[in-house]
Amino acid sequence: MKLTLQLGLLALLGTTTTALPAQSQSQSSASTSPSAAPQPKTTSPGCGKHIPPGHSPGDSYRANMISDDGRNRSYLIHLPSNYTTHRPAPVVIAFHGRGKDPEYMEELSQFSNEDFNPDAIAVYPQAIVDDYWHVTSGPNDISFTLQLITHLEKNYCIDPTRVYASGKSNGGGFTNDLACDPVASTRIAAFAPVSGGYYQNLTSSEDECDPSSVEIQCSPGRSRVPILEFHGTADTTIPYAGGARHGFCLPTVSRALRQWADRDGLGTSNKTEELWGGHVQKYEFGSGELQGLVTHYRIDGWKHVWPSKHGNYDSSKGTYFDAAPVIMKFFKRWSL
Ligand SMILES: *[C@@H]1O[C@H](CO)[C@@H](O)[C@H](O)[C@H]1NC(C)=O
Ligand SMILES: *[C@@H]1O[C@H](CO)[C@@H](O)[C@H](O)[C@H]1NC(C)=O
Ligand SMILES: *[C@@H]1O[C@H](CO)[C@@H](O)[C@H](O)[C@H]1NC(C)=O
Ligand SMILES: *[C@H]1O[C@H](CO)[C@@H](O)[C@H](O)[C@H]1NC(C)=O
Repeated sequence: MKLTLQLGLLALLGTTTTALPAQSQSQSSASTSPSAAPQPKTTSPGCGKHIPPGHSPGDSYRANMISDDGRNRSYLIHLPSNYTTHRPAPVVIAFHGRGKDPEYMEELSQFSNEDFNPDAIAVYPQAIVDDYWHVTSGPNDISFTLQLITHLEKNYCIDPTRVYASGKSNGGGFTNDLACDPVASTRIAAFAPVSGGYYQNLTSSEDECDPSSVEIQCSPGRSRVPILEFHGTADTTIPYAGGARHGFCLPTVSRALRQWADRDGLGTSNKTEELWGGHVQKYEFGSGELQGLVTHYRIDGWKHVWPSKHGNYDSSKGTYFDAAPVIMKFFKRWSL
């Protein structure tokens, strides 16, 4: 009975390109059944390569790569203290907000803190040209991100099925842009935008910004994209209720999330959990193994600030929880 179930699961895995709960994946790769379909590669060409001289596991250091457009791009990388050149590690790429830098993002996100992230390599790229992430003009940062992933795969021992993206503000909006991109959404397993700006163009049929109905442009290359979003109701930079900004239109945050749920085939109703006396509402879309494939934390009275129990670079005042461990737990559930 157990065997039949597992084979059934394998058949399912072989024909789907959607996000899978990470546990089912390891179950299938443990199987030696000759009928098993080829599994995605879980090691990278960088396995066996030495880390750059002068650096050791546990270190954070700046490194560079030349992108296809000839630009010298910089990123900060943190290796877990138990990184080895023969065990493929997951990777979390974290995008800073406008005008910020990788060191700021490392401190803000706490992805290099091993209490929160004991096993993933954390990578903090540097935006260029006014220090923000470009999608429609200037450096093509989506293309840069894809090249960065390939570069990391070549130089470090990583698991290409467990590369994740997160970011704050403009970096959160960019994380969402990666999730909406036909190619990036097939290279990155899950996405966690924080206080992101999900800017939309007005279409010819829309004459002004209506946050509750603006058309949301999004063309992911897979049918089930895992999304975890955090947003404060007192955010005055990227308001929860959306609105016109910088010549674009921001949808309401809840609508942006419902659209993700709908696009992911989960419907638009959610399971709501009241946390910390109802000051934090956790909305999970999806059911069964897919429960929470799209998850949103709405934080009462919280501003444009990365959620953290203690004060951080964004704010001297803390809130109910740290985002980093919640994000890492979410990422652990999903792989390509
Ligand atoms: C890229 O920039 C870094 C830091 O500024 C520098 O050390 C490196 O030599 C540059 N690489 C190339 C190929 O110019
Ligand atoms: C949005 O408008 C900009 C110009 O402001 C354009 O470059 C871009 O392609 C448009 N995006 C979409 C998805 O239509
Ligand atoms: C989740 O469902 C509750 C109850 O119907 C609703 O009030 C809330 O707005 C929903 N959340 C989102 C993000 O749609
Ligand atoms: C090191 O490696 C494993 C992955 O096998 C991880 O789960 C573990 O928590 C790691 N980190 C530390 C600090 O022990």
